[in-house]
Amino acid sequence: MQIVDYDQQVDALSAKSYVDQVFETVKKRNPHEPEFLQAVKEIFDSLVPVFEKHPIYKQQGILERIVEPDRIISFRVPWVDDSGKVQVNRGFRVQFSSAIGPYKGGLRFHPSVNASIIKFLGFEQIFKNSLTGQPIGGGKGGADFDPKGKSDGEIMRFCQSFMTELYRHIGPDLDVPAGDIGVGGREIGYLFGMYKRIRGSFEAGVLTGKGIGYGGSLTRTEATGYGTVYFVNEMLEAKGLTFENSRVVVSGSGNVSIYAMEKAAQFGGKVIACSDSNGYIVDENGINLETVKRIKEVERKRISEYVLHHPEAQYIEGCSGIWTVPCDIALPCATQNEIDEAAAKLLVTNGVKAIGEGANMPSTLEAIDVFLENEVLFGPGKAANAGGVAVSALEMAQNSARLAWTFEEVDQKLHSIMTNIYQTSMKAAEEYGCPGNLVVGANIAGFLKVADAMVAHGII
Ligand code: NDP
Ligand code: 2IT
Repeated sequence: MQIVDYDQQVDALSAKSYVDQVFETVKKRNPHEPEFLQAVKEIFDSLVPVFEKHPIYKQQGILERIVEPDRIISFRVPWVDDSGKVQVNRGFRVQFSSAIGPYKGGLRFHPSVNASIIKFLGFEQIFKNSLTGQPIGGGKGGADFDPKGKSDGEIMRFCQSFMTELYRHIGPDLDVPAGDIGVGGREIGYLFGMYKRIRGSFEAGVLTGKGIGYGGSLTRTEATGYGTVYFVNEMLEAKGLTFENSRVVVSGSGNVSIYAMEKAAQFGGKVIACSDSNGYIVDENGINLETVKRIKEVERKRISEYVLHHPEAQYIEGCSGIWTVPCDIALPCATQNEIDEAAAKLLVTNGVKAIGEGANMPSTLEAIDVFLENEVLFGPGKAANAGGVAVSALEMAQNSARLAWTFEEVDQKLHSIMTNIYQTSMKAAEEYGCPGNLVVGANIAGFLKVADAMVAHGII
């Protein structure tokens, strides 16, 4: 049986006005969710050529259905701080799409977390996960909890309380959370411990990003940052360029940023600036990564401490100023909307050649337009940062098979997944009339697989 008949007649309503019409409904239904609407707008605009070519997706209501999460769970997270005071945070899990596999996506602990942010992240995750070529659906979660300045005991009690509610919604074949901003190996450990205790069984595949000693995968810590650089390297090579002797600026100094800096330096780039939410450092000798790792991963201190160890470096207050530093390659690896139109223009004026989004949606829609109009190589987050979730899916595979691959094996698989995402996105961009445009290519390639699965499953 032919499930998708691509020869269906084109409807009277043009693809563009149909997509716009659905977007208007989304706007009405989610009026106070700017980040979610921004993510939806970018994807919808990219999909117009798909609806022109395949009216079946309109007939099947794919757009109307894909933009409405399967379910949104919101819950109270009470915990007791070190002074004995009761604190209450709000927890979320958005289970967006299980069309091609169990819900999969990270947990973010940050005071800015709200429904809009979790929904934008969950929506992006559907297409990113599809692009990896692995069988994983889209989801995201988190809490408006601020881990900064909290003791280990407070972090543990918060994670335990969070899992006391979350556990009933997740499972190795149902929904598999992992880390994101504010959630790393320490938090995953506490979350896993509580899940194991409540369930009374060792279900390794329920979370990814676990410690290596209890079911974690080698290379997961490095995966997102390394993957972003592998992806950017593909973009550069296609134009006869390399990282060799380039000036690289990487925002953030967390998990993604640190390993993007490490791989960029291994590829011969000179990483000269990185940041945290307070400010940024510039070290024209090249950032010393051992110092950054010690400050951020071990001591959990501010990036300003760097200049105490390297007096020749400069610390400048205010994180957005990092984009004033002239560079060849910019890797935004901190948070959403960190590059606005003005920052994008400045980067272009200063001669930037390539942007690789390690973070999720770090460039505003206006900033993306500036990069594309000026022919800057642009790797959008859902393609460029897919290495993290890709290795998470490899962690799930190892858990199911009850074995553990070496660092080199996982790194090799990561590298070929990133190459494949680049090629698939370039091919889709070409096929749908936007050659070289990786925003359109990644959105379309990610969408098609999910849409075909939705058609196959009927109207659900
Ligand atoms: P971390 O918590 O490890 O690090 C986040 C970094 O970004 C910190 O340096 C932090 O500074 C900075 N930052 C966070 N929020 C803001 C803000 N509002 N303004 C300025 N700087 C900020 O998180 P990750 O490295 O894991 O995540 C970074 C980005 O990458 C996020 O967009 C995330 O969604 C995305 N991502 C992460 C993946 C992963 O595997 N971890 C996979 C794919 C994407 P400070 O310490 O001062 O808060
Ligand atoms: O945004 C992301 O892709 C992540 N935070 C990683 C998700 C995962 O499940 O590893």
